[in-house]
Amino acid sequence: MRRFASGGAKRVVGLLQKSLSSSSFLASSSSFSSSVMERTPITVDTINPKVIKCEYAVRGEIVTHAQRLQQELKTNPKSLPFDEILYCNIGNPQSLGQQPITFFREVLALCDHPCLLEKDETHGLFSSDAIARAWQILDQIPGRATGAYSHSQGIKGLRDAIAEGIAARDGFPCNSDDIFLTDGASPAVHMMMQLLIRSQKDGILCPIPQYPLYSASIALHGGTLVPYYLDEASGWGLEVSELKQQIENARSKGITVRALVVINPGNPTGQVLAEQNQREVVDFCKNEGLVLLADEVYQENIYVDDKKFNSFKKVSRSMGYGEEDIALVSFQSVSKGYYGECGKRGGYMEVTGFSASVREQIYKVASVNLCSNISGQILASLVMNPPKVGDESFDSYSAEKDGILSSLARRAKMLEDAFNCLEGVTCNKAEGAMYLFPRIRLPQKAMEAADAAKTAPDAFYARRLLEATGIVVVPGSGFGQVPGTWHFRCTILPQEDKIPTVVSKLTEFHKAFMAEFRD
Ligand code: DCS
Repeated sequence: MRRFASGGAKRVVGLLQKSLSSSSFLASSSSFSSSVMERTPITVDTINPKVIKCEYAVRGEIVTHAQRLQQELKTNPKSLPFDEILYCNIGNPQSLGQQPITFFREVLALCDHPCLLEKDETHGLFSSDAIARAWQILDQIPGRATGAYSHSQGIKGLRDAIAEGIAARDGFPCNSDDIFLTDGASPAVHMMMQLLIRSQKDGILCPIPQYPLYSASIALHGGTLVPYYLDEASGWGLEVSELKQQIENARSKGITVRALVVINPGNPTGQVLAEQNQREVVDFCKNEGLVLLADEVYQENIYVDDKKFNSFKKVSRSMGYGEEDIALVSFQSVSKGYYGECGKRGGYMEVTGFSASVREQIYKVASVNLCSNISGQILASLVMNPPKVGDESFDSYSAEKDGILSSLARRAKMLEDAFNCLEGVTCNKAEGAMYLFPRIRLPQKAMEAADAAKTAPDAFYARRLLEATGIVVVPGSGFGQVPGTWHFRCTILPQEDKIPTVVSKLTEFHKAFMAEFRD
């Protein structure tokens, strides 16, 4: 056993004393025995209240009800007025039949089972560039083993590939040391909230409506969500005047606003920000000293010709701002885009504009989780560095990608048009992302019925829709909305041949609902 020299031993004892005196260690055996004697039972009243406060409607009450109905359909298929549950509540493309990109899966399969690379048949079954890529990736993985832990920030060679992809996308350099690979974007968002929120006095500016990961994560970390409202009338526009008003309002209540969340393209709202608007946002963050948390997971999901994705990093660098001017975190995920590999849990955050000592702390937190899963890491490198012109897979890869994205664009349009034909419903265009967020104006009698059922009007509508058609949507209240307005979120993900059925079921239900509750 290695022995410490006496100076080293003293240092270790000092360190131990320091950590023992901190709150995470019990101070003495007597306090231990008294706390055991108190025996606080574990109930919802005694667990961490932050857990109780946290809500996540994308998998909330309506979805639980849908799962019950699905079970009922299994045991008694004729008991309900529909024969299947259609999950339009969650952006989970492959669960509704979207096929994975062949090249990505070939590389993953070869990396996970490298002895395939030694077999002759493999060359007939897999494309040559998938084989080459798998070799290249395996060479970057210590021990060539996808079953081994990696560096806590992610495998260096994969981060290099991602950094190259980002640089090619933006036209500005990217350093692979700025990349932290994560199990999807969600843990990355949690990590940043954990870093930024010290107490309830710390606020995070979030869009309303927002994707409830943000409200949930802020609640879990004990901070305050400072809302800024997107303007539905201008296609969910982001007004800097609104940001200014809300930050002043929060400050007047003693809140220290630390960061601004922007989801671009938007979830649940589907808008794609114009570059000029992004510039204003960057200037706002720079002037107010806010970290810009840019959720860019839908960067490949753009369906209109007049809009294009610009990363906030590209926009801020093109304004001449460097690391010293603005702290910026960009989140990306393998769950979205045309790849939709939600279950593989891959993603990354690109962290720029923080000091080396803060970065070390981020690294430390990442290291507590050891590393993100390796298949997710490999996929993140593939989505940021897909086949190029001249590669054997390029044509089939491009056809698969274009097929998925053009179909999503058509589905978005068909559903948008259908919603806009319904009495009392208006629906902004989905310029990007995977959702429509129609506004519903309900008759007074429906509002009263919701009240009697002790539920929000949009939740009442969503429940009735589910019970009549099997279609699962998420009530707008799960995302936040201007008080007194009601919405629901519906994904554009059912397969294209199913959309006409979805439209006719929705239309029929809506007509019957309005007839039942007409004032
Ligand atoms: N950010 C946004 C804007 C999202 O929409 C999602 C997932 C995430 C981050 C996190 O995804 P991953 O952890 O899988 O990378 N979207 C959810 C949604 O609204 N429906 O499905 C999941």
